[in-house]
Amino acid sequence: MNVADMLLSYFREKQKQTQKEKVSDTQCPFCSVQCRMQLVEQTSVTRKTYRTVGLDNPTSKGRLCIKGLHAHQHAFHKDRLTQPLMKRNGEFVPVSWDKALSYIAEQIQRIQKEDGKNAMSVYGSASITNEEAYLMGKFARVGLETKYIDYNGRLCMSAAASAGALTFGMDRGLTNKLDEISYSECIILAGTNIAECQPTIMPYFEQAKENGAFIIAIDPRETATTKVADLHLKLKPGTDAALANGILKIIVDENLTDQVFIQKRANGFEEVREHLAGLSLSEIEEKTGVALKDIRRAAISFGKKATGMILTARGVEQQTDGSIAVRNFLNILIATGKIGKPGSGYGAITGQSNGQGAREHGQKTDQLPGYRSIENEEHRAHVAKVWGVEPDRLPRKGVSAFEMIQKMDQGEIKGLFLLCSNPIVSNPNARFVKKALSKLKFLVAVDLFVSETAKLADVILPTTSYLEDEGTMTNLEGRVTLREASKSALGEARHDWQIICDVANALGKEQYFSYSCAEDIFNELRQASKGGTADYYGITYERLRGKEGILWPCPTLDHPGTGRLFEQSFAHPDGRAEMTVVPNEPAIQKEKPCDEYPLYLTTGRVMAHYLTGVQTRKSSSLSARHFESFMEIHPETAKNLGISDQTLVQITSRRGSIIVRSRWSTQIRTDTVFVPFHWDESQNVNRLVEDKLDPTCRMPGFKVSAVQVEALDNVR
Ligand SMILES: Nc1nc2c(c(=O)[nH]1)N[C@H]1C(S)=C(S)[C@@H](COP(=O)(O)OP(=O)(O)OC[C@H]3O[C@@H](n4cnc5c(=O)[nH]c(N)nc54)[C@H](O)[C@@H]3O)O[C@H]1N2
Ligand SMILES: Nc1nc2c(c(=O)[nH]1)N[C@H]1C(S)=C(S)[C@@H](COP(=O)(O)OP(=O)(O)OC[C@H]3O[C@@H](n4cnc5c(=O)[nH]c(N)nc54)[C@H](O)[C@@H]3O)O[C@H]1N2
Ligand code: SF4
Ligand SMILES: [Mo]
Repeated sequence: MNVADMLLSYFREKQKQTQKEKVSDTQCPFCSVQCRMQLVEQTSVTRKTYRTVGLDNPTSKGRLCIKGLHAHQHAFHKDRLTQPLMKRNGEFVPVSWDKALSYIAEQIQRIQKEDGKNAMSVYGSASITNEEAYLMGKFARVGLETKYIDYNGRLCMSAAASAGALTFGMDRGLTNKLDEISYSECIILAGTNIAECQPTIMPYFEQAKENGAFIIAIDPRETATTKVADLHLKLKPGTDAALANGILKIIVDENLTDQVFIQKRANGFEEVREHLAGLSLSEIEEKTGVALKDIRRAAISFGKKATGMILTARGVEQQTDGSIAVRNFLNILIATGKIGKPGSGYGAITGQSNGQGAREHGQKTDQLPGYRSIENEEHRAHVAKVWGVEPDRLPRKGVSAFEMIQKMDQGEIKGLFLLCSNPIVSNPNARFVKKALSKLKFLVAVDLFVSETAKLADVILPTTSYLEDEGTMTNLEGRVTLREASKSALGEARHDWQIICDVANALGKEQYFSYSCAEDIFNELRQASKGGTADYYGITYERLRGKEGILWPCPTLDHPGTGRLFEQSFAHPDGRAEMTVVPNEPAIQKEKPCDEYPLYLTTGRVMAHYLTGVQTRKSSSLSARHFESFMEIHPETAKNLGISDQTLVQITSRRGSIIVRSRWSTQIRTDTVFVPFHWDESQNVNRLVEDKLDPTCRMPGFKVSAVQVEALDNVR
């Protein structure tokens, strides 16, 4: 070794000695798979670097996608809020917690004195822990005594949740563990883009394919997910209910139903059969734009296989008939007896990190913890006892998320406590939403950053990220896991659960909101959910710590949790599933293309960004993949409209217009354009989207609007 090499090796050795490595176990903050991972923090004399490594677990088995790998970038971003901010003369200024909290209490008391208790409202989220979701419900009912609470899951899981509750009597995203996908013989993927949205569970489908499964995808676009399918039904947006009628009609006509199962376990089959007899398959072909031979192939394949699963996501669900469209897919499962046994079942692929748990414990306007009903006297009494209040004191049900915004516009709701959501970017008809929120007398936003909605707030409270906050999350399988904190809070930021308690206590409600840690809250949640549909009583931090998680229901401390649902009976009082008649046409009409607005607009996601993009647009590695929005358009359609590839276009609907860049793609239908919703302001696609709601679950129809598109040079 020469002198230079010796010196180099000496310095390398020295550097190694001074480098410190800190490893912490955590869970990805983004989607519903809740991949477990380790953050490795390396500190040397000159710099600090981070890297993320997957950790083995029964759901994602150590895999991570690009978002999980870079999640820490937003958590360490310089724009993270570290102090409460109050608006003075239109500008945000940092203030102490004491000042912020006493101002908030004063404003809430003033509004409630002038306009009544229900003039305050609460808007929550499914990206928070179970403990926090539970506290949000308690905060509205006991802290503020208002009936107006709802959450962003209304825009996400409400159609599938109501369909599951109506058909099965119970709503848990997946009725089976993910492992069962790999040995199911036929899988229908309806309006779900798993390859971009839950990428780390794709191997289950790849394995199923290797094992010989027949996979059917239903989507107006070819995506990385439809590529694994043997048959792709490229339907017209918004026509899933009719398509499912076509599949079901052929199954019934070809005698592929399981009559023994139907007789023993379901109600309503005869009515469904009669309804189907009156439908015309050629009309369904025309309506859906899917060739009858393909509908037939799907029906026969699904009907003939011994096992099968149907998975739906927002493509089917974010429609003005989302709830009943999902119920039609459940009709197919029940008619063929493919539920409650190995390799057969349903899955509503949940979305946000806690898309499942946050919809079970009282954030919904008509709900109390454990999936109890706020209108049921026994349920009210149970929860009131746990909370130490009189049942009569609990408010009744209010209205859904978007309807709360309508009430802000009408002046009935005057104040809002917003936690972990960015409704101006995520709700339909965004310009209306911004106008409605601007009318509020008082808005508090709890966030990591100043989102487009937080900009309108009077006070912004800084919260902690997934690395700093501890709590339980329930993943897409219904598996409850514990995410422990790996870092201390940034600056003066506080945990969401602390902030909720701080505000309640500033209102004089200490008696009901005194907890010393997240586990205290969880122990109360266990009692509140005990005996309910979503029973968490048997789950404890001790049972979760460092383990694989437990699937609910778990009613006792020695209960192992429930992998497969509905093996013996469904959750309705008579133990039977409820089939229902589903019309081809929705009760609430969707916009149809016309001379002025000739194209369907559908919306969704790309792998690198998350929801309204507040977090992922802060990450340099993720934003580099898509630094701006785009519009996917078929080249044939583009040529007719004089739109070149990669040029700016203006898209206009009856509600507004946005400017994005064109992207030619033969993968989309010629009558449809697609725009993701991860950008705000003039790229916010929700400025275009219609705001009609599903009559059953109040889900907005995000997936169908009518638009016109023009090259920007042609826009006057
Ligand atoms: N990368 C990424 N992953 C995410 C998220 C994210 O923002 N980014 N968000 C998470 C959340 S909260 C959610 S809810 C899930 C959403 O997960 P998905 O529901 O899978 O995602 P989307 O892209 O909204 O829609 C899925 C597919 O529906 C199709 N589609 C559009 N219109 C129709 C229609 O009328 N019928 C049918 N059958 N299909 C249609 C779209 O073309 C799209 O491919 O993803 C979660 N994971
Ligand atoms: N056009 C169209 N619109 C859609 C959809 C669609 O497919 N198309 N999908 C809908 C769906 S499925 C969903 S889920 C909604 C979601 O839409 P939103 O509810 O708006 O969700 P996010 O964009 O995640 O907003 C979360 C906000 O909370 C902040 N935040 C992140 N983590 C935390 C935390 O731990 N605590 C607190 N207090 N704040 C935090 C983030 O910085 C961000 O500002 O959008 C819906 N909107
Ligand atoms: S975004 Fe979803 S799939 Fe990707 S790492 Fe995070 S939890 Fe896993
Ligand atoms: Mo979602």
